[in-house]
Amino acid sequence: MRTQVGIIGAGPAGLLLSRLLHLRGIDSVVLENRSRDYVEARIRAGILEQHTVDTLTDAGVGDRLQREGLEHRGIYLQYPGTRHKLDFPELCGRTVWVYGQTEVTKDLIKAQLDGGPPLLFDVSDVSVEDVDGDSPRIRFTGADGTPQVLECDAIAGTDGFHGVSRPVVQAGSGRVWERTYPYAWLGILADAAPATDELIYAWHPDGFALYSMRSPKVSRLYLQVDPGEKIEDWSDDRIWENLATRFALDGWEVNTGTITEKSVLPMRSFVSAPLRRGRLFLAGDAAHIVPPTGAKGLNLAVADVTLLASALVRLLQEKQTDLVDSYSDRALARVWRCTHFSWFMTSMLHRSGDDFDAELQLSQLRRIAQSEPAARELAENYTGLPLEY
Ligand code: RFL
Ligand code: PHB
Repeated sequence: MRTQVGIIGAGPAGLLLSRLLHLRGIDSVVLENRSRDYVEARIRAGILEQHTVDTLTDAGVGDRLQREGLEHRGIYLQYPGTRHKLDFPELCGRTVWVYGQTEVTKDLIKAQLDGGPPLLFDVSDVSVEDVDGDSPRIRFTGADGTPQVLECDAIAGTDGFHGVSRPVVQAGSGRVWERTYPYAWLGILADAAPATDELIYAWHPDGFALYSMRSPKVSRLYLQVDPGEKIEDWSDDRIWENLATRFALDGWEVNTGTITEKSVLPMRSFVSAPLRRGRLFLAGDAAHIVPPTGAKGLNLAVADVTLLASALVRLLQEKQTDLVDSYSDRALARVWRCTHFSWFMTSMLHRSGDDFDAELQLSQLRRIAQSEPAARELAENYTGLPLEY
């Protein structure tokens, strides 16, 4: 088999890259080691920046997003006694959208299977070779157990945090930066109408809580818990009680309902550089992880592949190397900005440390509530900075 761009991983990064290349006349093959059902059911992000919405729409996969996505004009920051709304259009002229990553993935897979480039699920033993030359290749075992070789002009490593691509880039030369946080999130999905018009990010002495949603009938809620916490120890009643305590506000209540999904998620910041070795390029979670408090992971993946698609088109159609040569630096500038913002939101809102730390956090929250420039800084970062940051 031969293609121009071999893409490892059918998460949002790999699928969107394949789509963007296809629209500009470059062919690709996407290899995914999980099943279609598994990939489509993986519950993750929920917030899309305007830039992400525009990119998906321009790529012809925004119809359902335009119909079913919920435009959000702000967020609430809560701390005891106060629930303060940040009005995004007023502060920075932009908004964000609630539309689940599961839905983005389903829309991209549908477009791909409907006349798009090949997308192979259930492959195994994926490895890359000769990335330092002009004709790298990917070896893998197909779903039917047959060993295969895919000859490529370039390879995109969009295989997430646990993929095979990053170690190959790092073996060339590179470095990583990492921070693990001393807390985790317990996330639930519930058949309950959201009791709030906007997401609520709540600081509470017992720990952070986030009120999000997926639709007018489905709520997505998170609680800060210890990283070693066992999900079995969290009965539905215990979860609802903790949510009621942490979101408590006079005259207002969390809407409860049947919990349909429960999981504990670790919190980590991670950046790997460079994003390139020869003809192998990293994008999305394969290269960086942010804690979810800033809602940036999926948006960063989309920004990476938007830059990478243009760079690969220029390399393969115009035979110019300028954009692939600058890809890593340009993408990393934005990655570090989002890494800082995600760290900032995480550090401001989660309980850890002592009472001194708590007073600093509360002081920062009050500052954002009282100062327009402080609120604008948050709003600009949350709604998304320009692609070439
Ligand atoms: P993915 O989605 O992990 O996709 C990688 C794909 O590669 C496959 N794969 C392989 N395929 C072939 N061969 C191999 N050897 C392979 N190894 C792995 C995997 O099966 C998978 O299909 O990475 P991608 O595409 O870079 O996308 C990144 C996003 O998924 C991630 O950043 C976001 O989900 C992060 N995130 C959020 N981002 C936001 O922008 N807004 C949010 O509100 C938000 N909330 C979240 C989040 C992530 C969360 N979790 C679970 C980590 C909330 C949560 C709870
Ligand atoms: C979500 O809806 O899953 C979500 C929303 C905002 C975040 C993180 C996750 O900051």
